[in-house]
Amino acid sequence: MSDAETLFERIIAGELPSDVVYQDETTFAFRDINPQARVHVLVVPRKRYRNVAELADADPQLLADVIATAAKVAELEGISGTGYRVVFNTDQDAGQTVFHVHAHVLGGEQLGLFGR
Ligand code: DGP
Repeated sequence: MSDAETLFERIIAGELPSDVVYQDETTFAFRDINPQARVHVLVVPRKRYRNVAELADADPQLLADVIATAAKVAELEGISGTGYRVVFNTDQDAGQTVFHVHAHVLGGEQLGLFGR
């Protein structure tokens, strides 16, 4: 993991504004600045890992916490009954731009197929 701070640490610390949906001891959830669906929330662990593979290796319980928070967000947003998608973009080919692992929670409408 690079030591370079990402903007998500600053958002978690409250140094940059965000629209917070949910937070607890280990995770933080806020609306994506560039929503790709009616509901688009990012869930991050407070502790930084570069991507989901590093998180899974280093701290599986924290990965479970991130997934549990994604499900909680879906409940809070009223989309747990209709369905939603949880996505971890991982490195270059997936278009990851912020290297503090984050789950995208997408829903609130019929989602298209993904791929290219
Ligand atoms: P990814 O491509 O998976 O690394 O997604 C990064 C997401 O972060 C992207 O969907 C846009 C979002 N994002 C980037 N900068 C900000 C910001 O300053 N605030 C918020 N709320 N979201 C941001």
